[in-house]
Amino acid sequence: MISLSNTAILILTCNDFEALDITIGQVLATTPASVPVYLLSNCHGLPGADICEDMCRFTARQNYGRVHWLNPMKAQPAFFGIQDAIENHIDAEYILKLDDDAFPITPGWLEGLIETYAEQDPDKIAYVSGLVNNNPYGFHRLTRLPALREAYGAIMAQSHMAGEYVPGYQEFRIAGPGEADPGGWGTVWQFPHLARWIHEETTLQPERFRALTADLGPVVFDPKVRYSINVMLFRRDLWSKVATGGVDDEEMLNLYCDANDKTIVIREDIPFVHLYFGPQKRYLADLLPGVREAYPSPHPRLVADWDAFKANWQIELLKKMTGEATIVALKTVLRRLRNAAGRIVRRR
Ligand SMILES: [Mn+2]
Repeated sequence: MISLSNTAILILTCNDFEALDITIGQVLATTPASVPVYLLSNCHGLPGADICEDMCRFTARQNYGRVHWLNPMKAQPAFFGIQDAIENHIDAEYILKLDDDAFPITPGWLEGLIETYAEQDPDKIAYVSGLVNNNPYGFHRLTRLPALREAYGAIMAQSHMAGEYVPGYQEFRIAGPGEADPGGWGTVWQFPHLARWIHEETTLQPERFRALTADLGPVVFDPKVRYSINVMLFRRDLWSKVATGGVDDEEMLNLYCDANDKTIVIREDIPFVHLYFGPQKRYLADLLPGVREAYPSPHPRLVADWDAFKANWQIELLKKMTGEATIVALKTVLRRLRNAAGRIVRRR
């Protein structure tokens, strides 16, 4: 039987250090210290991944026994990093997987997801999730609420394209005026300005987000529809079951749940923030100071001035790139000199 004592939290980290800083703070502040937290570094070598690795190391050392850092020194698709973590490092029978830019806002969220998982038929349930604001389903659900419906209708007053054409898997879809497509590459995924709007309405007002969702409850999600897996609670053997040789964990989960008629349950009264999908990020960077203010850390912040930090980081990156470019240029010159010398020797 699932409980707090056989569940672990796994945070998938990449190179988004500003998001990770907030997520780690929120997770540690809202979960019992007895629940192990695994930080998986999964993007070694990408710009910024070293800063995330620093954060993971600091957090694991400051919270030894509770926080564990998994550092395979690889950049790999999430599916494989998680697979390795489950097979070789995590003992717990149940795993709560969280993306580095997705975080809970209410204490008791983990207990709530566990409670709902426990109520499901163990042979049918695939995973339990919460209401994630910037996620096609969560966004769709929030825009159906009386408090937001009208405002959304005013900013999305026309029909629009959502979905993606992936032969044999996904199609483009049209959503009507005032509607929000809840599936893969759904409405909010498509439009960063809508993500900004929902962040202003929920993320930046945690009390309001709580109040908006407080009266909702668990709902069953259609397994035919692709669900954005920013937050998911599952039994460890699910991961090996969905492996079909692909690399996209979300697609494989979707296909597995659909083909095997597995149940996905969303606790709509347990709110989560998802900061951004990849294509949204550049348009939403300005939101971060407000997000940090809305979710203050009980501990001294690792970085006091993010603008200064990032300005210095850009200089470090530039030096590294210039250094690498100089080495490549020198190697080219040397090779040409060697070839030229070879031609002179042969001519003699
Ligand atoms: Mn994201």
